[in-house]
Parts: sequence; structure tokens; C-alpha cells
Amino acid sequence: MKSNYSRRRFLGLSALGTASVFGLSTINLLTGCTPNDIVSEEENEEQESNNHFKAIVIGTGYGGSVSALRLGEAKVNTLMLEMGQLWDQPGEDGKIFSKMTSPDKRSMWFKNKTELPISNFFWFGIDRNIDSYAGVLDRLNYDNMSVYTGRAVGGGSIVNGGIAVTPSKSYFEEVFPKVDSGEMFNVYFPRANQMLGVNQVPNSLLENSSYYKFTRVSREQAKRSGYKTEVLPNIYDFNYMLLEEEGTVEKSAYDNEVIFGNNAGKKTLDKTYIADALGTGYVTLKVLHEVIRITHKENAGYELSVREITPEGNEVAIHTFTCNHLVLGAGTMGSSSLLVKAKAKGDLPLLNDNVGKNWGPNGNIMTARANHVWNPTGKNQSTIPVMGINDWDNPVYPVFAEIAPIPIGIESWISLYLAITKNSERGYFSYDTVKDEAVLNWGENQNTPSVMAVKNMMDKINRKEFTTYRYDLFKENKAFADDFTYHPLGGCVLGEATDLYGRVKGYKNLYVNDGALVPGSIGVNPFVTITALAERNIEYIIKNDILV
Ligand code: FAE
Repeated sequence: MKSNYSRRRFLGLSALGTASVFGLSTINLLTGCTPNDIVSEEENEEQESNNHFKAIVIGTGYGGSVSALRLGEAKVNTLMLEMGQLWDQPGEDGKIFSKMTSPDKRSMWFKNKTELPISNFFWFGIDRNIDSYAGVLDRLNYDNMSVYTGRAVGGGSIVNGGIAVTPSKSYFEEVFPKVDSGEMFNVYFPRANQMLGVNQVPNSLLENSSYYKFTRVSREQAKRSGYKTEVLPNIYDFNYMLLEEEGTVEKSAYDNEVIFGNNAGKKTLDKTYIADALGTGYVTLKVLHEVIRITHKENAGYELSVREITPEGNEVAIHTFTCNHLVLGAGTMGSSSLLVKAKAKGDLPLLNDNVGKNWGPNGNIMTARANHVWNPTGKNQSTIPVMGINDWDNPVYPVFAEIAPIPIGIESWISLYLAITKNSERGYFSYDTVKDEAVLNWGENQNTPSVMAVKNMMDKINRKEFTTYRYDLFKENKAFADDFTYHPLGGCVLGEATDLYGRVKGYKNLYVNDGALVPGSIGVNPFVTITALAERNIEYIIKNDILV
């Protein structure tokens, strides 16, 4: 099994590398050949032309990548469609990605200016003008709520902090009462952790590195206020970080790289699941291909309209692809939007009323405390968070707060946190006829319970330490940034818009297999749960719907 994976991964990585060198938008083991060359007719009888596939997966994030790998392993001829770019060739500066401290066109998805979560420093705006380009990080702005999301081969894995936490069994059961938690915790969570390459920070770095001083400062303060802290697993390769500490490799986490991509160290999905999927020989990937419309053809599966663009945003063509089985892995925002739009336009009229409902930001609140000048947090900070304050058992104000870095290259005396709270408020998507797109509806006060919970924890720490909040960092001088999320969840919730395996109600062979299945909250950073759930669902779907 292991050597099989290594060979597959090698083949898949080679295909990605070759495609990237030649700037190809279609990638498979025989790039340049048609899928027919790879897949025997016997195995995929339905395949009629180069634009018909037995299965199509939209998106290359966690859910999409898991789905494509398992479909490829089952010898199902599969097309993956990704609106973002493949990132593995260096730009003019010799780097693939830009740093947080020196953003450029590679940083954001068609923006003229960066839109950083921390937009000010001492009230001075720190967002920078950049050229509009198909960069890696998108920020979708709606009334009262903005959503950060990855746009690249590898989806969120390219831009995220890599924190890989398995939720508590009890909260998982609360969120998914109808899913067999024994099976999840015995089979699918371990599988997800192993496949993603989850590992843990060595004590030597945590306790001694100057790059983790910010973590130790926040840990001691939390402890003094009676809070429990815990080490958080991550998919950043800590063996690589040890070499960064020694100074024997090029720095990435130690050089202000994360939300605009890491040039080294991070085990992103293109290096794991996606490489393995391509390595099966049954998966083709098309990049800079955005699905804009889905229709159902009676007895003939699904038809997709797909817009291909250049990295500068110019339209190359509108393609039509068809398939028997369609898996939406376009992420919470992408999958929900596609289905809400399809229902509103009458393309998929049988979708039920739960489509677009039960959306939540995983209770995300960002906040920062100002430490005393005699308590610095470090000029150089690793961008990879490795510790959290866990007060989830608090009966009134449950909070799980990630101790976050503020990698700006100067001493800031800031303790920054991305807190996850338990907030039962939910938003929903609706179709905006003028914009011809789905929009998120989230009320101005819906995050108040989350702010109260975080305030309860941080007030206690501030009282104990005689410290205060930073009001200069976030929009509108807010101490609690309650207007953006890194963790959008829901919109096509398991057991509501879909059955208990992500099969969309009202349609055969139509599936959602990503963050949209999770009803708004999971209590920890979500990608391990999304991966594990996707493993479970696609295994069931392949066995019961596809290989029958
Ligand atoms: P996702 O990874 O978003 O992938 C969806 C993919 O579909 C993307 O590549 C899109 O470009 C593509 N797509 C969307 N619409 C279309 C379309 N119409 N046509 C073609 N392609 C399309 O989905 N989570 C953690 O667990 N730990 C962390 O440390 C963490 N840090 C984060 C930091 C940041 C800055 C951000 C933005 C997120 C962070 N997250 C973290 C959240 C995590 O990355 C996210 O939950 C997962 O990536 C969601 O996985 P999905 O498979 O749902």
C-alpha cells in the first residue's frame, strides 16, 4: 500500500511539475493526450467524447481532493475543475509565493489592493496596492461578513495556517448526531490525519525558539488566569522548521509566509491527495476553469458551463462538460453558491429548501491584547500557530482560541488570537438577480454571542495581567473583529440539503463533499473534519452509487 502511494505520488507530482513548466491548463499523467488514452473503454463505457467524464469534481480543496483520489483509485474516469492556478513555478524573484510583508499580484484573487485581516497598525492602513491577477487568497465581501478563502490548486491548503485539529468526540456528536462517531474516530479521522501528514511541534522549538516567544507569552498569561492550553497539531513539516531554526534551509514559516502561500515546509494538498489522485492515471485536472452553471439532463447526467480564463482574467473560452456523477467540492461558499443559483434559475428546480441554509462562521472572532513594554512577544514570529487556549467546556462561554502570530517583522508587544466560539446564529444564501449570483445574508448582531464569549475570556486575562485590548488593528477601531471568518461552514448541510452521505436531495448522482456539509460550527479549525467526512462519504458513494 505504502509503495503504491509513493509511486503514484511521484507520478502525480511529475505530471504537476511538467504541466506547470509548460503552462498547461490540462494536467494528467499523459498531459496532451485525451482521457481516452488513459482509461480503458471497458472501465468507462459511458465516455463518449473528450468532454464527457464518468465523474466530475468541482474544486481542489480538501473535499474535492479526497473525492478525486478515491474516484481515481476506483478507476473512475474523473475530471477535476479548479478556478485557481497551479502554483509550483517561481516568479521573477525566484519565489513561487509572496510574503505577507511584501504582497504583490500573486497574493490575492483579482484585487487592486490587499485586504488583510489586520488592516491597520497604529491606525495607519497597511493594505498595499497590487496588480489584479489570479492570486491565491480571496476575500468575499458581503454585508456584515467577509469570508477568506483559497483560490488555487489545493484550495484552502495553500493559504491556511495548517492547524490540523480533530474535534472532540462529544462536540462532533452534538454537531452530527446521525453520523456514526465510532466509525469516524476509528477509521476516517485517523485516515485523514495520516493522509494529510499531520505532525506536532517539537518541544525544542516550542520552548526555546525566539520565533515561538509569542506563543510562550500567551500560554503563561492564559495559565495565570486559570485557562488550559494545548499543543495544536499542524501539517507544516516541523522537521523542515527545525532546519529553518538551524539556518540551513530557506526560511518560510520563519520568513513571514503563510496566507499568501508558503514557499516551503507546508504539506499542501497538491503534494498529497492531488498528486496521488493524478498518479492513479484516471484523474485529469483543469486549472483556471470556473464552473458557472450546472444543469441536469434527464437520463443523461449533468452538464456544466465552464469559463476558462488567463491568469490576467481574460476569458479564453466557455466550455461544456458533461458527466454521470457530479461532486461539488467547491468549498462552503462555492458549492452553496452554485446550488443556490441553479435552484433560483430553474436549472435544478428539485433542490430542497435547505439548500443555502444553515451557514455559520465557526464562531470566528479575532482579537488582540497589548502587552507591557517589558513583556515583548518577539520581532520574528513563526507564521505557523502551534498552541490554543481550550475553554470549550465552559458552560456559558465556550471558547477555543488559537494563539496566532503577528508576523510583521517588528516587535509589536501584541498577543493575537483567532477564537472559535459556539454561536447558534446562522446565515443563509439568497440569489441576487442584479448581480446574477448567490449572496450571503448575515445580520449585524449575529456575532454578538461570539464577541461576548471571547470578551469574557480576554477580559479575565487582561484583568490579571493589567493589560488592555488593541483598538488600532481592525476596521472601525474594533477590539473584536467580528466581521470576517477564515472558517465558513454550511449552506448544504449533511442530513438537510443532502442525505447522510452528501447525496443531494432531489437529484440522483449529485453530491456535496466539502465544508458546506458542516452546519456552521465544529468547535475547532475545520479542515481535518472536512477531510475525514469527505473520506467517509466518498467511500460510501463509490460503493453504493458508482461501482454498482
Ligand atoms: P476549499 O479548500 O475552500 O476548496 C474549494 C476549492 O474550489 C478552491 O480551490 C476554489 O478555488 C474552488 N472553486 C470554488 N468555486 C469554484 C467553481 N465555481 N469552479 C471551479 N472551482 C471552484 O474547500 N482550517 C484549518 O483547519 N486550520 C487552519 O489553520 C486554517 N487556517 C486558515 C487560514 C486562512 C487564511 C483561511 C482562508 C482558511 C483557513 N482554514 C483553516 C480553513 C480551511 O482552509 C478551510 O476550512 C478548508 O480549506 C475548506 O475546505 P473545502 O474542501 O471545503
